[in-house]
Amino acid sequence: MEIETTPGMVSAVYGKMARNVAAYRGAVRRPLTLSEKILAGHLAGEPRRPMEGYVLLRPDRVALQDVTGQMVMLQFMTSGVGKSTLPTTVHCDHLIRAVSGGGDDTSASLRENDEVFRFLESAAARYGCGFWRPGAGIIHQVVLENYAFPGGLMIGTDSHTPNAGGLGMAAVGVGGVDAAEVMAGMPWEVLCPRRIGVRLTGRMGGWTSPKDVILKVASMLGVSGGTNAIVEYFGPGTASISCTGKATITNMGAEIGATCSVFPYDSRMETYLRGTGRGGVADLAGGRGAMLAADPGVEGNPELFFDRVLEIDLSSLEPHIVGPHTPDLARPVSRMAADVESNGYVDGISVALIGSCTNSSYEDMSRAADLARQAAARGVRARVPLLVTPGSELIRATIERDGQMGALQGIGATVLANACGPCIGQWSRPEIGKGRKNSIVTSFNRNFPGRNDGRRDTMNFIASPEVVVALALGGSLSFDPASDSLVDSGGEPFTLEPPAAAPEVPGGGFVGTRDVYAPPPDDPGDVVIKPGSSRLQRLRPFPPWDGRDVTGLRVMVKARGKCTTDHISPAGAWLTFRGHLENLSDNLLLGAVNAFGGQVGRGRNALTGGTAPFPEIARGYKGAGIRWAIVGDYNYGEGSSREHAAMTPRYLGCAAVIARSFARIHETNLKKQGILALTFRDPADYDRILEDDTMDVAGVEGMAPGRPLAGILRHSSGGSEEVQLDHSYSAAQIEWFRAGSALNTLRGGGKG
Ligand code: MIC
Ligand code: SF4
Repeated sequence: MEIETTPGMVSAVYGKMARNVAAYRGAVRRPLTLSEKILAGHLAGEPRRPMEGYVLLRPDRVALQDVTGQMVMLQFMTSGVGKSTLPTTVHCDHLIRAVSGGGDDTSASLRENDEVFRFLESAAARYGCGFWRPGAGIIHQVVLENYAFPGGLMIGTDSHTPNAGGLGMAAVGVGGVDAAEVMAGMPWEVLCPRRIGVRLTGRMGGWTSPKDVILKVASMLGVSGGTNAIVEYFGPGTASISCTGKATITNMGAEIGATCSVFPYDSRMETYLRGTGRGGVADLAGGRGAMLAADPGVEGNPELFFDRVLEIDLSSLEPHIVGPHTPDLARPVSRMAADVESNGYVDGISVALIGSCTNSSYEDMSRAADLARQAAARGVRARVPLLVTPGSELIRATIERDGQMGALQGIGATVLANACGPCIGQWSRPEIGKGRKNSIVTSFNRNFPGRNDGRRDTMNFIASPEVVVALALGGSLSFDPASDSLVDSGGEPFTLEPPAAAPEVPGGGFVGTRDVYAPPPDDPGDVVIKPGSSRLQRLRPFPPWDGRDVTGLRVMVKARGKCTTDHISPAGAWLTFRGHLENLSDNLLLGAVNAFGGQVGRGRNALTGGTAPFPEIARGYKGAGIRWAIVGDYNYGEGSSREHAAMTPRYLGCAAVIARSFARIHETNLKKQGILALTFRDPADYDRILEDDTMDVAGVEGMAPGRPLAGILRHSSGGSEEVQLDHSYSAAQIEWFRAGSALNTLRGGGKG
């Protein structure tokens, strides 16, 4: 099968899309938004009525990365299907550490992860997928540079898959089993998203950059404000943003929980497509301009077509900085000094980091380099370590040739591997003592506690690459580059000029890359799993439901406050075990704050009466045949797509997760792995759950879409009370629960 996004393939997609959109417009009789066109254009069935509830879609592509991709392949292996039925690529990026810098880190990681990369390469070959080697770059950059196309639909096992929305693609982060199912030929099911429209007017200037658009949106909507919604940008301001700038914005739609974000097709996308050697796709998209944007009637009356409309005037948008610990805690850079003072943040910056899948475009690096050159001309270097993560080898090689890298190195920057590294806890910083409070600034997308370096005492703030470089020059969070001055080597004060507008693609073209990609061979061998491996373990099916109501559950943890997938299944060193469920389960909930007693990662073991780490308690319960539950707060499971955060609790005997609300991908992952994902009808009932409670979930036998269940809490004092529990299961999803997991239904009824 053709892995590339060829003009022939795009033309076929557009043909179907045009027919479907016409039929759908006939069915709903009103103008359509772009996101509706893309979804209707990819419906598995006929577009005869308005899309609502769960819809079945046919994506055009699948993208997998190395740490979630292992489970995808392990699950796909059990499906019995010989080859992926649609273009699929695997990208090795997350497993590469940031210790000493670029090439050395990549070689070290090749040695350390040899068996995992061999497994992935052999599985990619065996199942007909393209394989991007370690060093090629981060999944989302490589996809944007090679595969994304306007109007397409893609799923990827990574929550920042929506990065491809910068090229007008609806690209959605999903759990691994969704990907395995779609690769096996099943349609992809998603809750038909709400529509949020963001109207952009004006044009950015000065220190403001695309990053500030999404930081602003995050501050307006909050970390769960985009849940089950597509964010669609429209209005005259959209064309003032480069394609890669748009990708920064859609990438971080993940931070507000959005299903994905899209921009209409425009000349900036055309420039990028042509600049990356895809003129044929640009020609096709250009011929379909009307289909690749909202209908004309939408822009004049957006309130009629979107559930919510936000307005942002780019001309008056200030540069922002968000954090610590959550991406929606925003303020303009000009107010940061006051915030540092009133919150007692550590003002001195310990390290500044730019790049990652979010912000390492040619434009980003050029603007960052502009500041570096200004500083160097005055004999000034960065006052704190500055680390640069290029998003791909294409970018790395090009900025090396064109001098941006040299300019950054000239003020002291270290260039890391083209990989996730410090963004996902693969960052070694022995110089920072354990427990030392410190502040870092990054141009990444996530800043959950413990995220970058595994330390909860690191406070991480996020801003655009240009602001991060300016802060590195100033050395402190309270430095405002627009008004504060630096001192040059002659002792003279000077202020930085805002970075000049930069080209979105290099005038001299991108530098070609070599040896980074392996297409699937004609005669693949077997999938290689090293015997006795501690990193890869074949999966055994989870047992089917026993047909009875779920009774006597122990409440193992009541998570308080933010409980992201990084809290449930931490990354960093644990990435080692992403292909080995048994070993990975030892990290279960280690980052969760227990509402009972406030400890992190620990709770009371009902069997012993003592406190212990959650994995130990869960293993004890499992051994004793006791099923247990997790109680969660708002937006439980925010963040990553990693289905491990659902598989490890399932493996250790968790029967239900009951939360005040869920993040979309995690809720689906729980359902898919056979755990009951339930929400309190009244969020205040969260407070009724006590530490020594046992709990029954009544109504499971007769579970049906839309019919609530009841939670019977039995308090150790003898009393009991009932709380109403809601769920969002469709009839088909209830079958996943009955079979023990979605994979069991794929295989046929839990027989493995
Ligand atoms: C992330 O940014 O959190 C990750 C690491 O890319 C994850 C994927 C994973 O946990 O493997 C994501 O965003 O889905
Ligand atoms: Fe990698 Fe970070 Fe991007 Fe996730 S957010 S894909 S860890 S660079």
